[in-house]
Amino acid sequence: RRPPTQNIGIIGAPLVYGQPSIDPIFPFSQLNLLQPLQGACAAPDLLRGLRLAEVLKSKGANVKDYGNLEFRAVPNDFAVVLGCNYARTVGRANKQIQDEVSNILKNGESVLVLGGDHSVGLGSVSGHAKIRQDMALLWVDAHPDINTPLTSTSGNLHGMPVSFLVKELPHLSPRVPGLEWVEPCISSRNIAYIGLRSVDLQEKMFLRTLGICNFTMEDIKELGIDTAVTNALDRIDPEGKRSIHLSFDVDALDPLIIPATGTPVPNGLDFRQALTIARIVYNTRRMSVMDVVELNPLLSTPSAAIRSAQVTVEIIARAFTGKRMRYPSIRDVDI
Ligand code: HAR
Ligand code: MN
Ligand code: MN
Ligand code: MN
Repeated sequence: RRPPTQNIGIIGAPLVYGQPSIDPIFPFSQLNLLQPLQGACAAPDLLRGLRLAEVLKSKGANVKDYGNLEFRAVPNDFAVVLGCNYARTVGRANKQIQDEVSNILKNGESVLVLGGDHSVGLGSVSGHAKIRQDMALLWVDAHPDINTPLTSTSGNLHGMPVSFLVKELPHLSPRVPGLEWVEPCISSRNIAYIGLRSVDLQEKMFLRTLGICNFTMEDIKELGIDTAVTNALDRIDPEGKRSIHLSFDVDALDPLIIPATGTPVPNGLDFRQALTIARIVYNTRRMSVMDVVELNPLLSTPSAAIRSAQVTVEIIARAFTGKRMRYPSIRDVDI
């Protein structure tokens, strides 16, 4: 049976304050030479330039592009407050993202959120949970992004969104000015990770004590990607009824494939494995929101950035339509 035509609403969320390039404590330090970290805000328009919407339409989807959300930096928000950098700016932007995501879902469309850094997960996941309380979260990433403001060593909010969203953790976090509105909206039982290979000590402890389902690169090497993703979905959505949120950090892929990202980690997913994740999620027919984050075109050569973005477009198309690009088939090579 053919699935109904997919209605997709695209929003650009070019937020970069979750991984700011200005070191808030030492504003004159070397870190500030890493200006290109800001480049993640260029990702949504690069993906559009590669005809993302047209590709989705050509595979049968109805697409509405809501454009980029406009974020304003909250004045004097540079200081580290309770272990968080730019919490008020990140908080305000994520409130906008939350509203937009829930409004588009209410329209009966599924949502594609183009980051920006992964702090956009705060607004995106909570906006999804507002409309569909029974949701499940598949977090594809090299990092679990579950630091609390107290355990984070960087203070960067892109490494913390999950800790604010998990119902079992908030008592360990201080109430951070600018983020008070974020309500924990998902149980640790309904979260799974795919692709982990850079996990901080405290994060490891959270994953263990909460029993959060995770398939590291090591696990994937052993089990194969199909089994890993299928088992993950079984765990977080045992009855196969939940609305699925795919939060896809492009640094899950190997840096040889996606070099254009802020915190690359070796030994990542290959392109086929990423497409397989997208295909299995598509096959549930229940993916309502996908985030695509941490693509930073300014952190590689222009041609590598375009290649990174092209790979990203193909993964998005696979996740929303189940279809993939047409390549010459290896079966056509008959020797
Ligand atoms: N764990 C580190 C931190 O908390 C690294 C943050 C992760 N970077 C990301 N998110 N790209 O997935 O700062
Ligand atoms: Mn991430
Ligand atoms: Mn990451
Ligand atoms: Mn494990």
